[in-house]
Amino acid sequence: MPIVQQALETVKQRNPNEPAFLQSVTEVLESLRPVLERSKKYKDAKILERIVEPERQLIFRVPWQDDRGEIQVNRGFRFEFNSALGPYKGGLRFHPSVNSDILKFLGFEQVFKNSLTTLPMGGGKGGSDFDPKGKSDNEVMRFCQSFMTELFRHIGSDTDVPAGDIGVGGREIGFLFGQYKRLRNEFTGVLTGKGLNWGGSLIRPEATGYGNVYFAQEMLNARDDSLEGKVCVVSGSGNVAQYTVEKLNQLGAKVVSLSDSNGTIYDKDGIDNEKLAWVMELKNIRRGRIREYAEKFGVDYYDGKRPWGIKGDCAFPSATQNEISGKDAETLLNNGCYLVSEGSNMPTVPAGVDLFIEKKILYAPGKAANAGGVAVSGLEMSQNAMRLNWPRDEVDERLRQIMHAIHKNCYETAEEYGHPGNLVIGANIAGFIKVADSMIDQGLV
Ligand code: NDP
Ligand code: 2IT
Repeated sequence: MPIVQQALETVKQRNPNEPAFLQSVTEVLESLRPVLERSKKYKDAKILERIVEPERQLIFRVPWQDDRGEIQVNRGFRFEFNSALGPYKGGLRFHPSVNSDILKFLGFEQVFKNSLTTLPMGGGKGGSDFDPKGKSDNEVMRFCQSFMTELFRHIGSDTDVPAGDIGVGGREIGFLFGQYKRLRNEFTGVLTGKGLNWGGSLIRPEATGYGNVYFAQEMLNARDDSLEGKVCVVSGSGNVAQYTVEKLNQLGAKVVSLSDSNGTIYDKDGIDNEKLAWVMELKNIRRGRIREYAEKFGVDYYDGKRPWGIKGDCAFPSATQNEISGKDAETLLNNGCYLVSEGSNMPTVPAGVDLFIEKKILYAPGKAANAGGVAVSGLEMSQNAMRLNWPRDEVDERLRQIMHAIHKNCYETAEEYGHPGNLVIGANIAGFIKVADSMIDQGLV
């Protein structure tokens, strides 16, 4: 049996009922065929078999007490996937849908994403099936303290450095950091996404959204095109979506949609900075639903719908995995969309990815396009190690350079391996080679 197929069979057997993990592994391994044909060393070192297996998997009980005094029990996870390039690095997701499958796929993607950033970071991911929605600040704090009371013994600034993801923002990172510090009696850069007063980096909150827009600019530049005047469809309304809108506005584009898990708003006049400030207050402080935007500004609301039926030139999925179905991909293309840049991780189902590639639109997979978030996390780690804070412009400029470098690397690698313009193959191969060569250098570990 060919090596890729054989490795995928083993993944299927070892991880039954884990469709998201299998989906992400299938995409990466299938991209690697041209590399495996060129060089035998990865086959001999059994790199495929090793790279799909997390180095360590932690699953733990998280008991906590709600405001009524009732005891609640959640499950906590950390997948320490690969440390060939540096300490494990990747976010924590708090969402009721979290399970081993979801976090394993995210951890696997993170390994290649972090490799692309040019910074020395391994890959990991963690989280819990805890649902922060509808919980008081005190409940979130008690949960975070209990979660860290187990996690602290497995992480450290040179070992494993978690950050935020869905359901984990500045508030949660604060509670987690406070508890870590108390347990270890150490003030170190063990988490990123920290507050600016206590070791955080300027631009980290903005980084994923800004980085995704910078990546889109790189793709357009390569075709002598720009974002000026483009109509953009954005999904989600959390951290990534908000700063995607902010940067698109700065560059003269017009964003016409936002969404959450309940529905989508369509604002044909564009979500300008004033409306965006209102959304930030709604989502980050009042923690309300995007439906309220439609009521406040008198625009359309599509209950239970995603935004992909809205006409636009560019799409920036920024909510969650598999949010663009094959049918949605078709609709986007039929409506004239010719750029899709993924802020969320694995938002497009495989049939949609195939369609984008077949139609040769500008399509950037999440592990390249959304790498700006973890890249600035890496810069936060550097600043913490030096006990210094860089100014806003310096971090933003480094972010721009990193997104430029990632685009160049993916673009040139795709060309080198005979698939010009295919950034999926470019990202997967470029991300893989650096990790695989480092694993070989470090012996059988
Ligand atoms: P947030 O929690 O800030 O926002 C998530 C947004 O997506 C919310 O609007 C949420 O709606 C919506 N959403 C979440 N789950 C679903 C679902 N199952 N169906 C429909 N909508 C959903 O998270 P982020 O903005 O940080 O993350 C968004 C995406 O970006 C994720 O895929 C994440 O992995 C990825 N990402 C994040 C990075 C970061 O630095 N934060 C870095 C790289 C990628 P609701 O409020 O209703 O749940
Ligand atoms: O998916 C991701 O890259 C993140 N959630 C950010 C991870 C990080 O360590 O900043």
